[in-house]
Amino acid sequence: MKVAVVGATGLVGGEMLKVLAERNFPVSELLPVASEKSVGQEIEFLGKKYKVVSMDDAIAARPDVAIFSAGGSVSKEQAPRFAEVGTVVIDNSSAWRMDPTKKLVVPEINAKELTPDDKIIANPNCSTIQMVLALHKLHEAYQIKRVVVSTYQSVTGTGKKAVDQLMAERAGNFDGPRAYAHPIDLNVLPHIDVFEENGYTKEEMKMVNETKKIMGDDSIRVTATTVRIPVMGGHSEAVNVEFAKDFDLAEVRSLLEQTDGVEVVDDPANNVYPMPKDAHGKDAVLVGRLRRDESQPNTLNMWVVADNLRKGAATNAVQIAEHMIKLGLLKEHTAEATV
Ligand code: 2RA
Repeated sequence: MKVAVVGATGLVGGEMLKVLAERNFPVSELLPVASEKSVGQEIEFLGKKYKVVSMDDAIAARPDVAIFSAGGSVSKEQAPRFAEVGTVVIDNSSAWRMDPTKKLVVPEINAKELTPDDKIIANPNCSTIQMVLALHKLHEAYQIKRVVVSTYQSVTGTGKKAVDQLMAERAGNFDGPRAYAHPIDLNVLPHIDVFEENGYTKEEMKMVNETKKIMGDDSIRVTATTVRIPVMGGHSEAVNVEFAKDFDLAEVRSLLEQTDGVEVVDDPANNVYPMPKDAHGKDAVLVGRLRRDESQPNTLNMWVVADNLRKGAATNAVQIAEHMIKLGLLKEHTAEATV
């Protein structure tokens, strides 16, 4: 299959290439795409060198699938141009997520909604993906009424510039361009993405709105506080969930153990619980610290950790493409045949 990776030189783009290779995605031709200043630069994929191409050259080559991680404004402008030549676009930005004509997909939850009409498919926000994956089977069993979530998010979610800021601050020689308004090393920023009029950040509202759309249930109430911490391996979340029905803690554990993509890591007596350093480089969403909220009925507390660049971005996007192949919605020469 002819595969374009748009934003191939970024942190998520690099992870996408890694995931495509690891999962033996059927790549017959790779088109790494990046901004004009990176065109001509070489990247390596499965031991071969590929030259970064421009957006226009990639569209002219009519890839079967284009996996985008190049930011919202690039996606808004360029994804429809790929779709017009018949390319299936899987987009990791927020540009299409809440568009009612576009699907927002976590394959383990709602891949079945995909149809041949879906040409631009949205990949959810990283912090949402890991939370809904831990929640969806519990919702089926006990019906979620309300979720209160606080996140502890890795600097890798911001991109290379933020990783550089953290590392330079740590080395005591930071004088480069800032990714954040404040120092990040030895600090915590209750600020991810821009502030909206209601006082919440865009990241917080993504968790509220995307959760309802992916779970297909507008009645789920969600409130979020999203926080950046000086960590690299993945995002962590303290999730408090109130259900309509009462639950048995052993059954909750067993439902989570049966959830595809989830790994229960929960043996506090032996200091075993999910941590970003253990989630790093893995696709699984790690769930632990399972306990009743003793302050009110039918309420559970849990701690959810995942590598935000893997299941939170690249792996989920590649899994969407894999599901589309399985459902017969993505085939070799899909683009050529459409034009
Ligand atoms: C972050 N959610 O961690 C973003 C990345 N998509 O900032």
